[in-house]
Amino acid sequence: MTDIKAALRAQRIETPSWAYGNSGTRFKVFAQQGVPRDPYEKLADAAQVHAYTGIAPTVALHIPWDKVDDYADLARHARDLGVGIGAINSNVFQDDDYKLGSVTHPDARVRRKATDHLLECVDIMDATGSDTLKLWFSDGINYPGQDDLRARQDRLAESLAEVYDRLGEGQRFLLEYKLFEPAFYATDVPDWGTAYAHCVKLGPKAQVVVDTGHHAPGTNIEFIVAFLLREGKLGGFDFNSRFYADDDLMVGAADPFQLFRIMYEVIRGGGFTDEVAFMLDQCHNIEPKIPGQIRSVMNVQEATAKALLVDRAALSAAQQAGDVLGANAVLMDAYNTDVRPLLAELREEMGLAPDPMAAYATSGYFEKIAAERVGGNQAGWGA
Ligand code: AFD
Ligand code: MN
Repeated sequence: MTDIKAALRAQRIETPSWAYGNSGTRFKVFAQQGVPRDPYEKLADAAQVHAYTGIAPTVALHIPWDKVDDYADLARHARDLGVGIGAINSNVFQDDDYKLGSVTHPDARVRRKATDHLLECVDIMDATGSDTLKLWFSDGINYPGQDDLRARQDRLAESLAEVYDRLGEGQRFLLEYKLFEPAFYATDVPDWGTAYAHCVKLGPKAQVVVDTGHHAPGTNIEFIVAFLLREGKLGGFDFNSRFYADDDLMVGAADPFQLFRIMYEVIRGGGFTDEVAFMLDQCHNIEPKIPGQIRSVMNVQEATAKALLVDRAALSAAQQAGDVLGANAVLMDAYNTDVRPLLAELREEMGLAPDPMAAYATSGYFEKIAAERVGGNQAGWGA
C-alpha cells in the first residue's frame, strides 16, 4: 500500500482558470457571489483547491480571458500563492472574425490573425515558463457545401506547422478534438484520429489531448487512451463528464466506472507520469466554483486509487488463460473497493484535512471573497 500512496501523493491535477469565473449555457449564465474579477483572484481560488487537496499545484490560463500586462508578474503571484501556471489555452473562437472559422477560414487575412494569436500564446509560454500550449478549434461548417472539407484540412495543417516550428526547447502543443458544437455539420478537428494524424505528421512536440466530454455517446474512451499512449501521442486530458453532450459536469460524476477504466489504461500504459497532463476542463453552471473543483480533483484521485489497486499479475494470468469472468472480476474487485479511507489516511499523512470538502466549507474562504469581491467585472464568458 505504500507504493500506491506514493503514487497518489505524486499525482498532479491541473485546474482551469476559467472554472472560477461565471459560466453557463447559451440560455443563461448564473452569476455567483465572490467570483474573481481578474486572473490574480482566479489564482487565489485555484490555490484553495491545491491547499485542500494537495495535488492541484498548477492552473491553466486562457488567452485572452487571462490577459495581463506582465505575465512574469502573474507567474510570480502564482508562486507566492503556492501554485504555478500550467497550460496556455488559445482562444480563436470568440472574435467576430472567426464566424466562418479561424485557422481554417477561407480568408487568408483571418487565418493570419488566428495563427498570430497562437504564436502570441507561445510568447506567453516563454514569459510564464509554461511548457504546454493547448489548441482547441471551434472551426467547422454548418451546411454541406458551405466550404471545402479538404481545403480546411490543408489550412489547418499549414497553421499547425507554423506554430509547431515556433515551439521552443521543452515546449509542446496538445491538439484537442471535439465531435461537434459550435459547428453543427462538420468540425475540422472532430475526433482523435484527425488530431492524431496531424500530430504524427508534425513530430514529437505535437500530441493529442483527450477531453472526456468531446465524444459521441457510448464511445470507448479508454480504448483511445490506450492507443494514443502506445503511440506516444497522449499529451493529456481535459477531464469533465457528461450525460449527453459537452455538459461540463464534474469529472467522474456521470460515469465513475468509465473514469476508473481510463485511469487503469493510463497506469497500465505507463502514462501515469508528468508527461501526461491531467487537466480539468469544466465550466460549472450551478455548482459553487471552488467546491466543484475540489470534488472533481477528489473524483480523479479516487479513480486513480482504484486503478492502482488492480492486481495486474492476477489480471494478466486470467487474461492469458482466457478466463473471461475471472479477469473481469479482478478489475471489478479494484473498482468496487472503497478507497476513501485510504485517501483520508494519505491526506492526514500529507498534513491535510481528511475531508477536503468539509474543510473548505468551514474555512470561511467563501464568506471572505463574497464580502470582499464586490464591484468590478466578474470574470466569465469572454471576461
Ligand atoms: C471549451 C472547448 C474546449 C477547450 C476549452 C478551453 O470545448 O474543451 O479545451 O473551452 O479552451 O470548453
Ligand atoms: Mn477541453
